[in-house]
Amino acid sequence: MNKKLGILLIGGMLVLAACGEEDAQPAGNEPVEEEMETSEEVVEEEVVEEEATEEEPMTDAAEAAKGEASPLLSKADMTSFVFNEAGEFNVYCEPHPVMKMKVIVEEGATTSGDVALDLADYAFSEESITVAPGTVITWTDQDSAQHNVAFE
Ligand SMILES: [Cu+2]
Repeated sequence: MNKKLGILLIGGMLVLAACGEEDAQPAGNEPVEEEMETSEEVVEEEVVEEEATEEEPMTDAAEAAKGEASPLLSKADMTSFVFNEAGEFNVYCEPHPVMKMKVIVEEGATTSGDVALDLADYAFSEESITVAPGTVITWTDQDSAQHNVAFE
């Protein structure tokens, strides 16, 4: 019985180690060794594992950089880029180069985390947006026309 618990706990700790403990401060990390024999610990471990998997989609976004471009998007398709480097990014749509916007990445900007923008009516939904480093912007094509997100 305790052996099974131990395996669960080790599994949970490996997941945490793989995701980097600095970013997330999961509840129940500390008392793990003291309370190994209680069944409550199993419940806490499950919560920790859920938190760990929630972080994974952030790594799916390609990094925004000059010359990068998403595939062509059809209606309701999405594409995401992560903006890690401070600076200005000129964004345009390759099939319609008149469609443009600017992403300004600035330390301390109030907008961060996950940001959703649209490609609608042959335009970007924002002309300009200022975000903190590490922000992930996801664009959704709302038109029947195909658009994409490209970096000058
Ligand atoms: Cu377009």
